[in-house]
Amino acid sequence: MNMDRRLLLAGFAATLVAAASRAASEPGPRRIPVVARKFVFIPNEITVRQGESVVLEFTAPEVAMGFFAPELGLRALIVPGEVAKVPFTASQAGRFDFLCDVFCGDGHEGMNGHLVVLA
Ligand SMILES: [Cu+2]
Repeated sequence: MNMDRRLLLAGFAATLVAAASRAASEPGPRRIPVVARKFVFIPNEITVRQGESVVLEFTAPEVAMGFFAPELGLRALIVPGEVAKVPFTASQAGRFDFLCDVFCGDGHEGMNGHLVVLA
């Protein structure tokens, strides 16, 4: 094998390695874990960028909870022991309310938060 050919192969191998590491680090939709417990969402303010695709991943360690963001048309039932995944791509900038829409106890009415979409 002459030198030129060896260099060519080395360059090809380097390209493959670069492509592989790019694929490994390529982010899918950002995952945002949110815990719903009596009587708060943690975090209760979620910030995303306009156009960004995210997956809200809700868990409820205590009792069944709801996630409802009426202006965004998003809703999920959050059952203990499961992860409720809500894929979401923010098309519009703004500040959007969300709340728990499953009665979960005496503090239920105050259980809410905001989803902030930055332009
Ligand atoms: Cu509730």
